[in-house]
Amino acid sequence: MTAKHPVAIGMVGCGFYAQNHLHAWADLRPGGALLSAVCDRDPVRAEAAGRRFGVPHFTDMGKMLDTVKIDLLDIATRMDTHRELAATAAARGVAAVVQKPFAPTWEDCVAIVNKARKHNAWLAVHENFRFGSAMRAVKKILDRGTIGTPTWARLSWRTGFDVYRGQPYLAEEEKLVIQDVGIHILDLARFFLGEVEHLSCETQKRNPGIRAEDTATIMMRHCSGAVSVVEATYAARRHDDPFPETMLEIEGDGGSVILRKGEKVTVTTQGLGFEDHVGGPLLGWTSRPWHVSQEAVLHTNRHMFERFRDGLPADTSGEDNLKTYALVEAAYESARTHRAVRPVQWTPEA
Ligand code: NAD
Ligand code: 89V
Repeated sequence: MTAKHPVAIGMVGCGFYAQNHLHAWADLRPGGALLSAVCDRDPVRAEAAGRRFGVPHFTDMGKMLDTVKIDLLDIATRMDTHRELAATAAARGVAAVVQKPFAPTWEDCVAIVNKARKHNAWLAVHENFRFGSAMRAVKKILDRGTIGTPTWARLSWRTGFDVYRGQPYLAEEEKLVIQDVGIHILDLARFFLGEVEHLSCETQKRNPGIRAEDTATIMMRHCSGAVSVVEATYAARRHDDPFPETMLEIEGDGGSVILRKGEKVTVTTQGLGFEDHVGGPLLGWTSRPWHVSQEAVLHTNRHMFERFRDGLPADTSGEDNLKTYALVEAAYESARTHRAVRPVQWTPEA
């Protein structure tokens, strides 16, 4: 058995959410994922991350790449910088994982993928909801055929949690709930029920203090014939707020899977119901309620590291994430026109 070679990781962006990436890389170090440098254009954040995780810090990604040997860049800046940073990485032949949203527009996303293909650079999107323990458990139940063929699903992400405190920029976005969190739930719908033939979407802006839509209700017909309802809101007012968990109801011709708050699952098969807890453990650096999201980061980073190391594409490769992003675009078009929309299909450049 040949020893697997270590991979030098470079972190770009050391802001709010990147702290979870950094802790996850620290946990993965014994396995060969070697955080080797950090970069943030804010020198205070760069220095703090470098000091905390014991690696050199930079304020310019190019300078970091000129100075430290990096095999895989983990880009956790916001989407307006993803195209430029991913293009720089590809042109240098450096692999990159880009946080969601891939980019502000479909055209930007396609340009990033085409640039990586041109330079034969490994490219993935850090779309972590599908990597969370509860979602992996539900996927295993479906893949085992426990409920037969999935025919209907409701994927619900409804919260009143103050997301704007940690991510104040969300209040100013011109496109909000579908682009920021709907993108996760649409990816889950693909993950569980496969590709989408067409969808319809209605949006609402229920919070007068923000710029864009904070509520979306999307109905999708999948190519399998299944129908799903994807819901997302930051404007819920509920006592038992499940933030940041996704609630699931998936029905098949042989049963159902229901995922409720607290990562509790009820599986019904052959007329019998079984209950279980399918969440992951609290890690040394995680804290409620973000722990569900944070453990998903650890699993996502491990997936990216192992797939890159082994020369394999990530499940959420750049090309795969275009299929999720196409659903985001279709949802906004449907909300504008109040008509059903078929998602755009990306074809590789000749
Ligand atoms: P943030 O603004 O707190 O952090 C971004 C950091 O990137 C800042 O410190 C900024 O200085 C730095 N930066 C910007 N341009 C740079 C450049 N060219 N080079 C180096 N550093 C640069 O933002 P955030 O809330 O941490 O969000 C970052 C990304 O993570 C967003 O795309 C967001 O959607 C995503 N996010 C994902 C999840 C999830 O995966 N579940 C959760 C929250 C946020
Ligand atoms: O998970 C995310 O992408 C964050 C959210 C506020 C939805 O938790 O932006």
